[in-house]
Amino acid sequence: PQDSTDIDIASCDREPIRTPGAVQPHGFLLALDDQLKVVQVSDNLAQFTGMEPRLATGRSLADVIGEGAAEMLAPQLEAGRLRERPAYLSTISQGGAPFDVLGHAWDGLHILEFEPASSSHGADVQQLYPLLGEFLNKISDADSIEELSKLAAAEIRALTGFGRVLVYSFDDEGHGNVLAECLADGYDSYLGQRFPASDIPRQARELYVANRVRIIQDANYTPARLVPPQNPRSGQANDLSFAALRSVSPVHLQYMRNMGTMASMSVSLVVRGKLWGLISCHHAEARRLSFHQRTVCEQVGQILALHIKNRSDADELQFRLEVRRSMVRILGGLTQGADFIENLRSVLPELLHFARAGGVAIVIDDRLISFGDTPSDEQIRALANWLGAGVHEEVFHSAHLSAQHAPAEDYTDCASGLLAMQISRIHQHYLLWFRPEHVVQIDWAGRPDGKQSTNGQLSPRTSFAAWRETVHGRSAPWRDGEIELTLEFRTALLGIALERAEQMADLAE
Ligand code: BLA
Repeated sequence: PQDSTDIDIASCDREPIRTPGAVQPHGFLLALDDQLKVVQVSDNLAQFTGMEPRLATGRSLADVIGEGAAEMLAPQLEAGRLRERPAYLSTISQGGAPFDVLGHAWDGLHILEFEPASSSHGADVQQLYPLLGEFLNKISDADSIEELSKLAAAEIRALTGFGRVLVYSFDDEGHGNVLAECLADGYDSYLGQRFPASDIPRQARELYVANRVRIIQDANYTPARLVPPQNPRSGQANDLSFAALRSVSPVHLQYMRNMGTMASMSVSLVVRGKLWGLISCHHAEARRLSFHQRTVCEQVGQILALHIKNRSDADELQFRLEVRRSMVRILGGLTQGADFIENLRSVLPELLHFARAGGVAIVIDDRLISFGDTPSDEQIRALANWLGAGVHEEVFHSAHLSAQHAPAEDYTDCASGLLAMQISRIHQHYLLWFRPEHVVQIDWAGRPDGKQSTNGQLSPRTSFAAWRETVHGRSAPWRDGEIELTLEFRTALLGIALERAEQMADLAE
C-alpha cells in the first residue's frame, strides 16, 4: 500500500480548482450569453438584488440589476469588448450599495462579477499611485534579490494592511523558501523557513502563472453555488480560472484555518514564464480589498519579478565571465611545454578555481595526478571505472555522488559533489573535480510529512511549528553555467590535445 503522504499528494493534484462550481460569497456572479441574456447566476443573488436565482436565468441584464445599472454596463458589453481577463467596467448601485463590476469573456460566456465597493481595507484609491511611485524609486536602488523582496513585502503591507506579508521563492524541487517578510505586531515570523512543495499542488502552480493575483476574503465562507450548476453553453462545469470570485479548494481553506489565517492574498512572481515564487499575505481576521488595490499589488509583483530577472541575469553574466576568464588562463598555460599532462600539472590551482572545487584529479592511462582535497588514488580509480562503465555524458555532474555511486559514502567529506569531464572518446581518461560536503540545515515550517488523512478525508497539516532537518552528503549545487562552460572547456582542451599529438607525430618523422 502507498504511504499516506503519497495518497495526499496525488489527491491534491486532482483538486478541480478551475471548476469549483461556486464563488466566494462576498460578491455575486452573472453569466451572460452572446445576446446578453443572463444564463447563469450565483445562488447568493437574492441577498444582493432581491431576485431569486431561478427567476433570473433567461432574463435581460436590466431585469436582474435594474435599468440604470444595465445601461452603465451596456457600452462595455457590446460584442467583443470584454477581454479574457477581468477588467473593471463600472461602479453601479444595487440595493442602495455601490458595487464594482468586473467583466471578462471566457468559456463561451460573458462573466460579470459584482463586488461591494465600500468598506475595503488597506490604502485608499488616491494613495495607490503615489505608493507605487515611491516603490519604483526605492526598488531601483536595491541590489540583491533579498533586498528587492524586502521592499516589495513592505510595499504590499502598506497597500493592503495585511498582518503578515511574505516573499518566497521556489527551489528546483518546488519547496518554498521565505526570503523576506513584513509583519504587524502579534504575527509570528516565518523568515528563513521552508514550506514543502506539496502545500501548493501542481495544478495550482500552473493556474497561478496565468492568474497572477488571488484573494480569499474569509476562510470560513460558505461557497455560493452556480445556478444552473453547469455552463449552459458547454454543458460542463464552468471554467472559473480567471474569475476574481472563484471559490477555492476546501483543503486549502482548512490549511488557512490551521495556520490561524482568516484572509489571504497571493501574488505570483513569474520569471522567464515560470512561477519563481509568490508574495503571500495573511491576516488573522477576514479582510476585503478592492479590485483596484489588488491590481496595484499585481503590478508590484510584476515589477519585483522584472527586477529579480534583471538581477539574476546580471549575476549570471558576471559569474560566467569569471569562469570564462579562468578557463582562458588554463588554456593559456597548456600551450607552453611539450607534454600535455605535465602542462595540466602546472595549472592545477587554476583548475580548482575554475570549478570552485576542493580537489581535482586527472586520470590518463596509468597516470593519476590529484591535487587539493580528493579521495585516495584507489578510490579515484574505482570512480573512473564506474564512470567508464555506465556514464556516457561528456560532462557528468552530481551534487549527491553517494546516491549514485555507493563507495562515495566513504569520502563524502571531500567529494559529496563530482564534476567529471571525459577527455577521450575511446579511453577512460577524465578530468575530475570534487566538491566537499556542504551540510545544510533546513528550517521547515512544520514537518513536511506531517499531513494526516482522517477517516479517509484529506487534510492539510495542522502544525506549522519550525522543525529542523539536517541534510548530509550533498555538495553545493553545480550551476547550469558551470556545466555549459565545462563543455566548452572540453572542446578547447581536446583541440589542444589533438594539436599536440600531431606536432609530436611531426617531430617523430
Ligand atoms: C493553494 N497553498 C495554496 C496557496 C498557497 C498555499 C499560498 C495559494 C493560495 C492562493 O493563491 O489563494 C500554501 N500558504 C501556503 C504556503 C504558505 C502560505 C506554503 O501562506 C507559506 C507561507 N494543500 C495542502 C495539501 C493539499 C493542499 C495537503 O497542504 C492537498 C490536498 C492543496 N493548496 C492546495 C490547493 C490549493 C492550494 C488545492 C489551490 C487553492 C486554489 O487556488 O483553489
